[in-house]
Amino acid sequence: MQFINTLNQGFGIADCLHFETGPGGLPVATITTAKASAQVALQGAQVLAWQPSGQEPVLWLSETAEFAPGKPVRGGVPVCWPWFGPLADKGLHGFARNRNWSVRASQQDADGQVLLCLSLQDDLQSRLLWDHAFDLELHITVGASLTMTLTTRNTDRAAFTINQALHTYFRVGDIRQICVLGLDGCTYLDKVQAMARLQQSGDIRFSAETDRVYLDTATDCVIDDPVLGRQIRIAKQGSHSTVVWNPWSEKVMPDMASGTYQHMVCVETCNAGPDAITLAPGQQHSLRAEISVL
Ligand code: TA6
Repeated sequence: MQFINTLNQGFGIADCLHFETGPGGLPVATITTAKASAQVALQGAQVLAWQPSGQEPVLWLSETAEFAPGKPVRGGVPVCWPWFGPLADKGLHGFARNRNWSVRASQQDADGQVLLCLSLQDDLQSRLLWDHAFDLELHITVGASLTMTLTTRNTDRAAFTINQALHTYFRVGDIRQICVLGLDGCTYLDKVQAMARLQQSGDIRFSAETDRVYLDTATDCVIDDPVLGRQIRIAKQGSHSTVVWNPWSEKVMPDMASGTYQHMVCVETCNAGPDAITLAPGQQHSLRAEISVL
């Protein structure tokens, strides 16, 4: 409890940002502004919820998500870093999403948006997995849009290379009726077809498991959802790949109830696959996603 008290004394903001012990005993930040509300788990710096005023929740969070120390939570915006996908026997999507991040700063700006900065540095545990010194920051801005900027600084004496993703789960009315715009003509690697290299024709529609890494694309994507009657725009900077994923009905996951695949889609802001980032000592790179409801 002391830890939570210390966080609130140091970084709480009256009436709009406070810290509390959430499910599984994990510390979470709850953000409430005139324009939106949000919840962020300090484990993994994971945005769990974001709901603009007058809108349905924009992020999807599994109703059977497991909240436990060191375990990724199914939904919201997992931070995949410093690798994306599997890496030998070191687990999927890197270790950043399983670690406790620190609160580095918080403020409310003149427009009433709440800014929360979380950070993670290397330690003995991380070096056993990935032997580099780093400083990682996630700047989260909560308002009528949700902006997340993941900044990697190389604090080592040697260069290192990363893949990374803001692995965003979006809530949709019915996966069979939505489409994703913005990737027409792009080349993608199809993980459902042994990483076959294919070209997107038109908007993306869903009728089976879909798991694609779109390459060399810096464009905005839009999720068109006729059931919820909205469009969600994902604008990005510092990212040249986009992953689109829906597990469909066959993929059984303990933290994803049967049938709930129908109400989610991942459109992920990435540097994945061949789109890797190499940083020399002292260099930094930022990956940014801005989500808004049109
Ligand atoms: O981004 C798509 C993906 O790589 C899928 O292949 C699937 O593994 C998904 O991520 C979920 O990964 P997770 O480790 O969160 O279960």
